[in-house]
Amino acid sequence: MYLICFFCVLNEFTTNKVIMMTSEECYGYEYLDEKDKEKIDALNNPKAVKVIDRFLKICKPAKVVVIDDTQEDINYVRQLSIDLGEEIKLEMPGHTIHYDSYFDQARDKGNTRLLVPVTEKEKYGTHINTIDRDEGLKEILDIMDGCMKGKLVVIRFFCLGPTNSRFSISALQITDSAYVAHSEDILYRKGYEQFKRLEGSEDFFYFVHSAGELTEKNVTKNIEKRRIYIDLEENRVFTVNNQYAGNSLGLKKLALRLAINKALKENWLAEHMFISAVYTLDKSRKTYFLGAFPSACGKTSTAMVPGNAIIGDDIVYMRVDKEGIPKAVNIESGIFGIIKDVNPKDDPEIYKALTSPCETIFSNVQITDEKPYWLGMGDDIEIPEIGINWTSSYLGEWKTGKKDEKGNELSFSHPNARYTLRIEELENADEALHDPDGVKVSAIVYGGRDSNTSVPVYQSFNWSNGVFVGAALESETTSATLGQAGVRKHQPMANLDFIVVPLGQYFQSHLNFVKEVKEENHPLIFSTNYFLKDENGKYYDEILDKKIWLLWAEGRVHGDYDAIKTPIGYIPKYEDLVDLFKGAFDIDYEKSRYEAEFSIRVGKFLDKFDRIEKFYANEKDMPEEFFFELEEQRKKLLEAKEKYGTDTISPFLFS
Ligand code: OXD
Ligand code: MN
Repeated sequence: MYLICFFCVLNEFTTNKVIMMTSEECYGYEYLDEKDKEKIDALNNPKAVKVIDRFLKICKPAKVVVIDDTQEDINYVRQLSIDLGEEIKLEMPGHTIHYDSYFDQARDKGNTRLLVPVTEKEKYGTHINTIDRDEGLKEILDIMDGCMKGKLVVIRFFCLGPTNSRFSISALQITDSAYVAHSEDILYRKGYEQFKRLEGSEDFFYFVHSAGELTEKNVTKNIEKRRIYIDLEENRVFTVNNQYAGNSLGLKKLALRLAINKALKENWLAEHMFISAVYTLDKSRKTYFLGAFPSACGKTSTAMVPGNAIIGDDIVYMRVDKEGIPKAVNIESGIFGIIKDVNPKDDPEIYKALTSPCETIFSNVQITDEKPYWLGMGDDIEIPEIGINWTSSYLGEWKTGKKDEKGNELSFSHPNARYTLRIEELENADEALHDPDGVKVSAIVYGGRDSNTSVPVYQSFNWSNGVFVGAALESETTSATLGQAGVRKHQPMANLDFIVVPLGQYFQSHLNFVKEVKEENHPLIFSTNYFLKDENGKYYDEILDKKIWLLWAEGRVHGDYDAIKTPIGYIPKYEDLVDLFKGAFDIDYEKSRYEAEFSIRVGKFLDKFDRIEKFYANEKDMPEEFFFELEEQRKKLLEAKEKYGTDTISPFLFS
């Protein structure tokens, strides 16, 4: 057999020249057996062949396996992760534990960069981490040269969004981590057959990941060479020397970045949002909500509020359908959730799933006698003093009280430790989970971690004001990214970490989104804040009170409640909240609490708007609507302050 293959072109450094190869030289031939070659041939996709060939040759693994959608192949990956020691079986059937390096416990924002031609750098403003494309490609391809030596590489195909849908995006993953390939199997829909439906099109994303050299404990050794480089020009991401899923899994936050760029060009939205069905207390009605919350601000638990149903907890694609109705799908089919504070009281559905036999990967928790232990799992659970945990690959056996090099006490389970499971394992999975048409979006919630400014819930005046509310979202930092926790940061649409297009254009795409939507179908936009504290630093809200704020918002969608107009938006009336607290929890919601948490703190809001103005000061092409809303809100706040003669305006004064 001596076919000519025209698809193998030289890389970026050699330009234009097309070299011809025999089929034997293609696909990094020496790595693939006949069966796997056939699987790739069957895709009929020249670009996929070219990509696989090129990156196997660069990364030089020992062996490669191609996984299709069959159960046999999928089981193989699951077992491989255990055989290679990337996951260890736990006592409960289906449960495994995976550890990331002590230094790789969260997303690495500093080393995640967008490759942009040097001439275009300025248009990306000051908040997007960029590197010159040529320089970045050279750097990462050098690191990737031989990075998979001695390793078995898994090639997989996935579909972002339900298969066979106008939302579907195909993705090719090349990784030397069986844990990554296994996690993606839990979190995403199979995509080998979907890839065939591309009929040779180049319109797919691809991801090359290498955990790099591993220590004898199976964690990444060369953390200082951890790099995550996003290349919009080729719809691809290279990620090396990491294992933590937020850094390593192509389909998760790496694909979100590529999708944001694609969405901007094609007039739809790719967002860092959950989808859930909010039910009325009598279960007579359900309404689909999307919600954007920065990491570790109650996003998954909002999506999981008891009594509601979940479609997804992290990423959505939103499009307007032919009838002018905004629809959304979860691009994932699983949850990579923070395990801290998952307990029978605060997160009953997830707790039930995590303590039942089903395919679940725990990561970075403590394991003792093959059982997992995590922070906030419940007061009645005694945490054993010894075991292994997220520190063990660096500091050896775990013993309570262990300290780091600086003398700080370490926690037995990392605050950003996670679980990975399929949404279908949850009793509250919504029936529309895989609906290729998506669900109608009736409301969007933006929520941050804010101890002293905003009220627990308010409704924005209209779509454009709501886009401003999303753009103005701030949050105190948490443990989901590396760096200091507790610092107030700006978090537009909770998506800043993933936005790879100029911010002004991104907001404009939100403003434009409803152009084809009749006014009555515009989703209502709400703001929530579960983290408001009293003067003694105590939270006003219990963890599950978010159910009430959602119920009120759901009622607003259907015109069930009147509301109080304030300078920032509409807030609930006291009587309606009394009924909701009584109906949902049999609790008397006190007037004094309502007055304290729903007062409008004029000075604090004005401070916030000053911070926002500064944040966007150097951004190009910000929509005019943004500054109009900013000025309007300021004006209304100052007028109210003047009218009522106080800086903290009681909600009763407005009514
Ligand atoms: C996540 C994150 O893991 O946003 O979802 O960090
Ligand atoms: Mn997320």
